[in-house]
Formats: sequence, C-alpha cells, structure tokens
Amino acid sequence: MPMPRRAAQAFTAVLLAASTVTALSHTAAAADTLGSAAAGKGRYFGTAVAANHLGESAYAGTLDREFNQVTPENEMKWDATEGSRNTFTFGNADQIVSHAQGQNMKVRGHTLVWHSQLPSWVSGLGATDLRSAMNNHITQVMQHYKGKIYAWDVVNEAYQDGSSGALRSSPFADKLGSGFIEEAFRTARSVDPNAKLCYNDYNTDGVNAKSNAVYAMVKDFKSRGVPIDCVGFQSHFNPASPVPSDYQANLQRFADLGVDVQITELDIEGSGTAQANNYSNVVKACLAVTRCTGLTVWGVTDKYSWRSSGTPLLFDSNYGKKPAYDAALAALGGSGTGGGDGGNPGGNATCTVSFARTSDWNDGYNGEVTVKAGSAPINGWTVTLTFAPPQKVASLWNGTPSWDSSGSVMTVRAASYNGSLAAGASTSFGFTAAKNGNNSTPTLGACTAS
Ligand code: G2I
Repeated sequence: MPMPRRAAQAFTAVLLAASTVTALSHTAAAADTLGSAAAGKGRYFGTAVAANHLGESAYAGTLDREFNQVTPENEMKWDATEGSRNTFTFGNADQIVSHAQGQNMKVRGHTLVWHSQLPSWVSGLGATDLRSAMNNHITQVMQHYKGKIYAWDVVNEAYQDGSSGALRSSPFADKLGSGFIEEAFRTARSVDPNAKLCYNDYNTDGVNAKSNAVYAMVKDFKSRGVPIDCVGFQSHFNPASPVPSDYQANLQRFADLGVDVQITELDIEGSGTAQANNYSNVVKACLAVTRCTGLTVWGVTDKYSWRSSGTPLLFDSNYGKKPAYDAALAALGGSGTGGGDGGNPGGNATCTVSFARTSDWNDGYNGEVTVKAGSAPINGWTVTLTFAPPQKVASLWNGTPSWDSSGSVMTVRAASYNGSLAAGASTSFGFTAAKNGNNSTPTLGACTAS
C-alpha cells in the first residue's frame, strides 16, 4: 500500500531540501540588460538592495542579471552601523558589498551624516561630543569599506523643503552650525581619498529654492577647495512631484560647477506608458549630461519598494519587466526582447526540472518533480516522465497528468494554481507509482515553459 499522502509529502519535503536543483544560467548578450546598455554609454545602472532579500533567488537573479551598481538601502545608515557609541556592526552591509564585488558591481555608500535613522544616543550629545562622534562615525565606516566604495553620500538631505533655502533642523545643524557639512566632507576625504564624495538630496531635481541652496553650497565648496566630487539627485517622483521640465538643465548647471552628478534613488509612481515615458525622460536627461555618471533605481521590484503601492520600479512584484523597463532600456540604447507585457515575452520563458524518489515500499514508491522557472517569469509548464512497464501511476498531486497510448509516457501540466512562477521560483508535483514487479526509476524529460 502507498504511504498516506501527508506522510509521503512530509518525507518528500525533507529529501527535496537536501537534493540539488540545477538552474539554467542566463548569459545576456551585450546591451540587452540595463547594466550592459548603460556601460555602453559609459554609465552604470544600479539599484538599492536590501540584504535580507539576497537569499531570494528571483531577487538575486534579477539583480545580478540587470544591474552593475548597488546602494545598500538601509544597511550602511548610522542606526545600522553604530547603534551604540563606538560599537560598529557591518554584517548586513558587508553581505551586500561582498555580493556586489562578486558580481563586479560598483557600490555607492549611503549614507554617513543624515538626520534620519540616527540613533537617539547621537541626538542626545552636546556639541563637542557630537562633533567627535560625527567624525569618528565617518572615519570608522569609511575605513571599514576603504577601497570598496565608488562614491559616498557623505551628507544626506541637509536642506529644508520649501522656499527658505535654509538648512533643515537636525542635531548636526542645530548644534554644530552650517559648518558641519564642510567638516564632514573634509573628514571623509582624509579617510578614503579614492572614494568620490557626494552631497545627496530630494526635491532638488529641478531648479527651485532648495536646489538653489545646494547649488550655492557646491559653488562655495568648489571655490574654497572643500572636497566635493558629486551631487546625488534622489529623483523620487509621483503625480504630486513629477519629473521637472528643467530636470536636465538642473543636472547640467551642477555639472558645470565641476562635479559629477548622479541619479541616486530613482522611482516614479505610476504604470504603463505614462510611467515608461517618465523613465525614458530621466534616462535621456542623464545621458545628455556628460558628467552624469550613472543612475540608481530605489529597489529591484515593486514588491519591496518603500512605496510599493505606487508600483514605482522597473520590475513588477513577480520580477516581470514593466513597460518602464523597456523604455529605460531603449533610452540607454539597449536592445530589449520586447518585454513590457508583464515580463514574459515568449522566448524568455524557460524552466528546469529535477526528480527525487522520495519514499519506497514493497510494491510502490513516491516521486517528486520540482519545476523551476528560468530567468524570466513563466505562465505554465509541462514535464514528461517515461515509466518502465508494467509500472503504473496510481495517484498524482499538484499537476494535471495525461498518458500516451502505451500508457508509459506521462505528460504533466501545471495545476490551475501552480503554473505561474516568478523568475527563479519553484513548485513541485508528486505521484505515487505501483512497481508491479519493476523497481526502476522513471526517465525525466525536459521542461517546457510558456
Ligand atoms: O525614504 C526614501 C529614501 C529617501 N532618501 C534617503 C533614503 O535612505 C530613503 O530610503 C528609505 C528606505 O527605502 C526605507 O526602507 O529610508 C527609509 C527610512 O527613512 C527606510 O524605511 C525604513 C523603515 O522606516 C523602518 O521602519 C525599517 O525598519 O526601513 C527600515 C528597514 O527595513
């Protein structure tokens, strides 16, 4: 008699966890990814990355395939690296940096001095202590990553929104005065002279009072020899804060001061053609400014965006390429495969299969077939198994079987609920076979995806 299904499945799960699943590796031709297309234009194309998603194969697969620069989304911030005074924790950030190094990706360090995600011990310090804590923080963090960071956001979001053009109230501005920015940049230069040092902010993407204030600061720094190499334009856009019509002109006026400019946290809420056009315009603006060295989107997939409900990124929640992806790639001069259809442009759909014989008894056995999507999402899959007569399949779960006329070739299609898989995601089906005196293992055919 077959094992009861529940027991069989539990047993199967244990064995499968130990078995090796082989995935197809996707080697992209030149310029059919964001990173390679940007490289063709002498730029990088990056994304914010969260260490806790790196273990998700579709996340890491999309990251590694498409991007050639990363910015840790939270892991290098003050609260993550120095939660208690002079005790530094780099584990999560190190994970991102070593992943990036393994993939030859540039790393932007984000961020050293910022009023947000600042531990309360910092806000509680008096001026003298705060100055030394700030310089120590910059020194220790930059020292740890010395030689591994392309550019640091040394100071982030120091200016107020609105028309004042004043510094934002923060422990740094309030206790150290406006000189804290210069001091931070000077300290940073002394620690890692090879890292580019950036000022980074939002709502500075067009010409306005806030960007004018930053512009005046950069101009002043350049005229006095205060070390600054770049300005980051976060570029978080939505209908209330759209891509400004003078976006390119604004990038250009900063570049003309003698600094590099970078799009550092790009996301644009919306969908379809409107979102695609906005992405295209942003990419083209960067390409039109010689000193715009690269773009970074603020996340790989809408699923994990800090404003997920606005679906502001290039890949949807299933890692499908959105029209915005196609538009960004086209603007970079890349040759896409015609995505923008939910990310499953026919030719990209692939899957691999593996088989495990998970339990055996006198006159029967259980088999488990794991189906894994390749580097693109799939909508359906089909697998064949050829059994040695007179074996017969007695029952099958999580799939839809049919047999050829001989009764020994079984074709299994997805069940109604497990045909759609994100890139790199897996599902499995199982069956119980009657041996009928033949103990051989069935031959597993190729996987076909749609
Ligand atoms: O707010 C968007 C960005 C604006 N510019 C500076 C960026 O550093 C900032 O990034 C966001 C991250 O995307 C969020 O992930 O910064 C937020 C915090 O200011 C991050 O959110 C925080 C949540 O507030 C925390 O509750 C959470 O523990 O993310 C943390 C880690 O998941």
